[in-house]
Amino acid sequence: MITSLETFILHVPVTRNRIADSTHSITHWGMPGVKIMTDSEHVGYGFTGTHAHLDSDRLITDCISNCYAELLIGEEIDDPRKLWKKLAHNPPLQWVGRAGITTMALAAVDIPLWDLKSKYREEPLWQTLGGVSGKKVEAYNTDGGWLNFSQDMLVDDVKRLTQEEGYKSIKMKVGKPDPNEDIARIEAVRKAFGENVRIMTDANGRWRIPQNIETLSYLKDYDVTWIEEPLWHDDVAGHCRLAEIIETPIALGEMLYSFAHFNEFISSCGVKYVQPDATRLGGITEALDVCDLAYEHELPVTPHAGDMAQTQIHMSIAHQSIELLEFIPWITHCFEEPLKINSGYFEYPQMPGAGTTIKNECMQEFGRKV
Ligand code: 0YR
Ligand code: MG
Repeated sequence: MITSLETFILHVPVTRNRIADSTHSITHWGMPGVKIMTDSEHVGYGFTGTHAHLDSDRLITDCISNCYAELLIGEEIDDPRKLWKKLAHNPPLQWVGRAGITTMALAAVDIPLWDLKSKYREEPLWQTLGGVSGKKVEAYNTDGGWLNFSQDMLVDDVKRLTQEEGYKSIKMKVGKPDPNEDIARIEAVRKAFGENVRIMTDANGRWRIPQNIETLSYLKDYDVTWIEEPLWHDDVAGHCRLAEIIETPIALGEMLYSFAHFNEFISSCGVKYVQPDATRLGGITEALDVCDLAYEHELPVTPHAGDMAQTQIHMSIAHQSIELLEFIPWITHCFEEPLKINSGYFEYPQMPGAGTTIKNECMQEFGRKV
């Protein structure tokens, strides 16, 4: 039975002090989250992912402690989906927000419920979700050659990731002010590594039709697996038009904060690679619903790693639509059982729970006042 909740905010430094994509420049990854205490020895941990702005992080932890906590005290944790419905179908909260702060807070609360359920069952979450050993989940690495790094650094990073660390797939950012620079960077990676590396590209919502159509059309010449978030996040019609014009498949989902929003994109054919983020769209519970929807439409799911894959590895092992999952190493050192990647594939977590148990020393070192 749930007895109390305690929120936290961690700000963990990113690689090399600062990274940038086409729309954001950040120094820390933010983890507003919550510990859920029970009348057993088990404690559940969950968090969402932000760009570490303390004031907006506090809106999320306030939402948890002021609005969700009282709905959970006294509840049993055997059925996270039942509790998810109690939290999500909540008229006062739906009035003030059906996406954003309320759903990120919901994610941060849903994940510890799954964490607790698996801890009670003494098994890793992928088993609780029906996963079996043997399936391979590939990791692709996004932590190379951010847009604030030079083309030489990009090539060096891809070399380290593929030749030293064993990744077969990497994602690089695009959306430089000068489109020729984007093409030159993609060409440099393709030339340096030939067909041995799978390249994904990510414009983080930067581009517009028709201004950037030429750059978008070039991507096919470099055998780019997907272009992620080519247009602004809410532009369903624009993505549909684009999908008809360019050959490179479209990936998106990290900025869609509800099942309904995914349903719009999927049913209107504006997306090929579906990228739910369980830390941003209402937790494991709602992300699983999106995975099922994608499966019905025969679309591959490649989750966006707002949790740096730490929790979503469990969902990825368990769900038949997922074979590829994003990885960024920023927060891995914070967990009792850090994720491990071997020759470009995730190892299976072994500890009971959702992989979210945070080390005390990380709470101390990176914790900010809620
Ligand atoms: C930095 N992954 C992403 C980072 C990353 C963002 O803004 O949050 O680039 O989450 O788009 O696919
Ligand atoms: Mg992205």
